Amino acid sequence: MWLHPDLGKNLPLISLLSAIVCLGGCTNQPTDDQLEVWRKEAIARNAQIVADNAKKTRPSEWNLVIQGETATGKPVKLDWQQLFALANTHVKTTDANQVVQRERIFDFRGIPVSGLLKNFGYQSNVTEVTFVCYDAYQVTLPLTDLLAYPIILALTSNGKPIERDQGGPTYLVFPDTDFPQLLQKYDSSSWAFYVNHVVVGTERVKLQVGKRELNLTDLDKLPQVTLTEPVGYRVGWPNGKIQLHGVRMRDVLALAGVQLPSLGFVVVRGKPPIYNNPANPVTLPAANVRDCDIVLATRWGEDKQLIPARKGGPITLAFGSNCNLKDLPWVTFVEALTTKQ
Ligand SMILES: Nc1nc2c(c(=O)[nH]1)N[C@H]1C(S)=C(S)[C@@H](COP(=O)(O)O)O[C@H]1N2
Ligand SMILES: [Mo]
Repeated sequence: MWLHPDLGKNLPLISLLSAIVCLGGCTNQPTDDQLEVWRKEAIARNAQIVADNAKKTRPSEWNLVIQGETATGKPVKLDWQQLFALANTHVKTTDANQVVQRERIFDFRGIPVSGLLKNFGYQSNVTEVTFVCYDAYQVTLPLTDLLAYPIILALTSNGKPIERDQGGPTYLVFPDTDFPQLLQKYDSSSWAFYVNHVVVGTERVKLQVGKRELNLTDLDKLPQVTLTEPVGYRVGWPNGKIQLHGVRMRDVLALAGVQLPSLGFVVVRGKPPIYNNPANPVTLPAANVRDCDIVLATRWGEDKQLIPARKGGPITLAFGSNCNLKDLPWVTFVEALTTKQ
């Protein structure tokens, strides 16, 4: 659902191109409606980031959570002081996001992701790690590269905390200058800004609904639905219609004994902090929850694979075409539902 501003800027061009390219009847391109949704979402996100910048969350209030298929499987939240103590690695490199000073070498100091993986461990089936950012952007990297290269979560650049508009307080930095082969694999889109969560592999399904905590077995007992829709966020999914399988939100609320308020809302909380701004929560009108297919998806595709972290899993919010909710985001990493009058 996050959209890179580049796409927003190039929107007329992209619509034009897809119009031309699709004269032959292709279905693989996002529709103008879809692009419009993405554009609106991008504008809303950017406005949010600007608002948050204005508030200037101080680095000292910043947290990083390590979670997923770690040795214990229990999320661990590190505060700024703890992060600083782990930031023992210097990487001197050009910065993929410096378009003006392309050649300039910065001295980044940060936490080696390999060190986090050694400290917190990973299950033997883990092949990748997903970095989830404040603004719901996410980047997934293979475990092998994270173990092979000093890829760091940088906290300082040339001895100073990294500004928000430079990717701070926690900026995923690649040692491009020492390992130029990385330039072939990872471009600036992999340099994640304001990373809040390191998800090792994929988390287990765990959904807080009212006072109940539901797992995959609970959800699998409910009536199953399949939507075939273009996914409402971009990262991790191909364009075009995708099969998403899951359960209706109204059934989930009923299972947990949470009554749907007749005129109120369901508030959806997802992992990325931008979804959880108390001043601007993601709310779904109860009427829609009752009448259309608002789905919590846990599987996708013909073979019903579990949705991995790289696709915003294990639970993502999805709207059926019978929902008129175009301006609302499809929330990634859904963690909790509450209701509000
Ligand atoms: N948290 C976060 N990190 C991000 C992005 C983003 O939108 N959010 N954009 C990525 C992309 S696509 C690029 S090219 C660079 C620069 O993004 P910018 O042009 O929006 O500054 O940051 C990368 N890291
Ligand atoms: Mo980008």
